[in-house]
Amino acid sequence: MAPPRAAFGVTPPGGRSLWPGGAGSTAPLEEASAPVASSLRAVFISDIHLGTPGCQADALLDFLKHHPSDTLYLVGDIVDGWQMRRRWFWPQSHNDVVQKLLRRARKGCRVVFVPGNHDEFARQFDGMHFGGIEVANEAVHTTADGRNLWVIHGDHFDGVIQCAKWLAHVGDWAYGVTLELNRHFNRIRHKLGMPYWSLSQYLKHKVKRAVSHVNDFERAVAAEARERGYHGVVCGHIHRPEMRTIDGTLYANDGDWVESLSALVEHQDGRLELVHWHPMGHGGLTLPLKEPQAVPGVLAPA
Ligand SMILES: [Mn+2]
Repeated sequence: MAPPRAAFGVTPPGGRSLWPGGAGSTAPLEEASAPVASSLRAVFISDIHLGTPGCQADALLDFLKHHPSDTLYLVGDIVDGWQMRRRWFWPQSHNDVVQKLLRRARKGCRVVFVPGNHDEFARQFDGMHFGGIEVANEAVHTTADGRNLWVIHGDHFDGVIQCAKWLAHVGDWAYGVTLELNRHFNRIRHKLGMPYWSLSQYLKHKVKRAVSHVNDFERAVAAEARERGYHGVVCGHIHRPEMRTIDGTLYANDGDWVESLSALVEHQDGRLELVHWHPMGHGGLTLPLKEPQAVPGVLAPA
């Protein structure tokens, strides 16, 4: 049973969507003196990748401050265990995020942690509670208007993205090496009088394939949710925020806090909205604005 498209307001990438009170907000403006925003029914965030330099912890802290909720779902890849095994990186702001999440749980927000592949060490704690945070390998969220949403990280669907898993592991390193190799390769080709072999065309071809793989992933996740009898699915993993209906099943991807800086929120009336965080209007934060990446999770770690 598909909810009508109009039931969820999608904020376009690049559009300002600070909530409440930002331009593009669909919520009525609160009085300027109102100290605390009214609570959202649920907030879904994933792919924070704490423990990596790419994690935009300050942006996330600002987002969390402005988006209180009754329930908070942490939809996997919150802490990057893969990276931390390689190199210890843990600045104060990453600590602040953990403290903020624990404090939120203490203050009565229901916090559900659905581990991802980068924090798969937590999967063994399925069903347990830590500091008020529930660990669940998968969850079901029922919206105010009665839709049952399957909440998963999504990495189990990597099979539909051929090679994505090893590519994710090799990540930036392989990309850098590819560029370097191409430079030497073309110098030799030049010496032999051979034409330049275009890396950009090669990558463009890769990008096209990557886009079709993202589509395969989205369709596979939605199909499985439908198979299991859910109205829709909320996931992360591929760092590509999206909300659309696929063959009658809602597919919602809350994005990430490395590049797209996005979250999925449920308003008190059950309306779902994809929120793209922007630093505008928040004094002091001067992070560069980034468009959602065209090729998430294939050339960069997912
Ligand atoms: Mn992941």
